[in-house]
Amino acid sequence: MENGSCATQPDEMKIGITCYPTVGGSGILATSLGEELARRGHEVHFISYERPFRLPSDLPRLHFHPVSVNEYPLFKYPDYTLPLSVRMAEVSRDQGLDVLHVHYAVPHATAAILARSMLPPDRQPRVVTTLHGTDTTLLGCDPGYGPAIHHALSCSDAVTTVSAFLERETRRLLGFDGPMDVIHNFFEPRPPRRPRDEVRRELGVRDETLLLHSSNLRPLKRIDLLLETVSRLRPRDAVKLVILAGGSFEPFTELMRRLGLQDRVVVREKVNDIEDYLQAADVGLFTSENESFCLSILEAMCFACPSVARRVGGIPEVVEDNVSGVLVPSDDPDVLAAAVQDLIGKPERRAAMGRAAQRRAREKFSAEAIVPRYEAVYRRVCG
Ligand code: GMT
Repeated sequence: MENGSCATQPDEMKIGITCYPTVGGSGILATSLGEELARRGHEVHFISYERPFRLPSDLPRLHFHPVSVNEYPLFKYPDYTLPLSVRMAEVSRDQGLDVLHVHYAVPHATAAILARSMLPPDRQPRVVTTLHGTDTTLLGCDPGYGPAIHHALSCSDAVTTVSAFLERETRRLLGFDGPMDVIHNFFEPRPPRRPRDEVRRELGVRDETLLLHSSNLRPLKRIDLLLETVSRLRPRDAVKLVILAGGSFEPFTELMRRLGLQDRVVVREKVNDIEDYLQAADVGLFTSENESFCLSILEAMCFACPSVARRVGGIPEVVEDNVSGVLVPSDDPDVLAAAVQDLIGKPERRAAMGRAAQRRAREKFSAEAIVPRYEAVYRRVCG
């Protein structure tokens, strides 16, 4: 651990949080964490290029500090790391931050380490870095990023990962052998804004089973496999799939048409009130080739919606196979479809699984279970 001091060490701390503010699991988690910390009496300062989209504007002790990035024609590639680090240093100094908690290593951890070293030793915040997934599994393997990520982790006062799987991968891929805390994600659903029936009507769903998929549609999410799987379900008109898309669905429209799924798939892009759709769904379907956790599965579990997912990455830490969901050790659409078909055909099994999923979400992955673990890390690094 490097020099520095935690100005305040009472129960309430001053915490800076940096995350990606747009739709995406790491940003959603960081935003909820900030909100929960503020509710528990801490002062929380978000530092990012945009206000996180789910950040409430009316909660006391919750602040947002924008980072402005100028575009200089001199630079071929715009730089965010330096203006971010300068803003982090300013906010740390002006607000007397105890901790800078950065979500997703690139470039946030590097910026935090730089920000800390810009301040005099007695004004330096502790740096906590939370790894979310592709910062290790994708960028960690890139020789242009790996050494910088490793350096930022080594200089952090604490490193956390969102699953035991990701901790193992961080050791394996980055060769990082420092301490890491595994702190699973949590989700605190907001009350839906519209009744379930109204949302199902909006989606054109009557008696059909409503499948739900929610992701940023990156190649790793295997949207092709998702559509192939749905195309094998019978009878076709007994199911509909709603996709809550954090990216453009356009690249998949041709495949959707080819599979004859135009009237079976409804896409909603950049949805803010996800709870409306989560409560309306019957079964989640997730075909990613890798996930360190898969927050989307947890979001569905909170609404007693069990998921069928591939048995990859940290997903088995979230879902117990055949108890709170179904895990499929295959990327064969026929095998995935058989698992979905089974749940469609057995509503009682599905309901029991939904209840188990909701119970597990409350017991293991609620704010009450998880936020104190982050508070303990903050206290430890300030201790
Ligand atoms: O999966 C993505 O493309 C988004 C990414 C992110 O940074 O928002 O998600 C990662 O973090 C989430 C929150 O911790 C996890 O639930 C996702 O599993 C993880 N994605 C991957 O590991 C691919």
